[in-house]
Amino acid sequence: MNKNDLINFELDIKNLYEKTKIKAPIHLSGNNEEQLIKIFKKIKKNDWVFSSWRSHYHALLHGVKKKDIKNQILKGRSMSICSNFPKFYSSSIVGGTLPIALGVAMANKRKYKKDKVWVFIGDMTYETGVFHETHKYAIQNDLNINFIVEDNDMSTNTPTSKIWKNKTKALKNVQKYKYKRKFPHHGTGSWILF
Ligand SMILES: Cc1ncc(C[n+]2csc(CCOP(=O)(O)OP(=O)(O)O)c2C)c(N)n1
Ligand SMILES: [Mg+2]
Repeated sequence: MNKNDLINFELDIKNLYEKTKIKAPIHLSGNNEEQLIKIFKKIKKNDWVFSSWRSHYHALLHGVKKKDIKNQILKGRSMSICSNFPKFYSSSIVGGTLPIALGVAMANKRKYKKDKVWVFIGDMTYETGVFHETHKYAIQNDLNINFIVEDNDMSTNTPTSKIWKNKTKALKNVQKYKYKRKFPHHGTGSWILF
């Protein structure tokens, strides 16, 4: 999957949504292709990847089949794309994946498994209590889990830095990258009537 493959996938979904072929919300990714391609070079096939409502790029880069992702989106499951192998789980609940990812990392430790857990969260999700509890527990128990914060400085339509005044210092096992949103929080920017 290169940058153009990712962009073209989202444009295809945008087109299908605007033609009312997808009868459920979609959250498109964009402008973060290069950052994600670099991060996914470190993610192994056997690792677990947890994502959010904006999951298409993560699923594609982790190796979930393009056709499978598209089918799930057409069935209205854009916000909850999942796969058994490669191991991929996403949820539309802010912070919803964090305790699940933590449990998987704990299970891996107990079973002496080397597979890593990667959790992609938005900059607002990063500000929530559930993130901080999850992170604290992960560090205290020396779990093999990495958090990637995708910082578009937007909490749906609210500037995160203005509202949350986030001054959190660098945390262990947390990597942050910045990007400017290409699409609105959800949908494509066009008014769709089903
Ligand atoms: C528990 C819960 N509360 C509220 C929402 C509504 N909601 C969806 S996305 C979002 C903001 C998320 O912002 P961020 O974590 O920065 O992710 P981004 O969409 O910018 O990638 C909110 C409040 C939700 N989905 N789940
Ligand atoms: Mg955000």
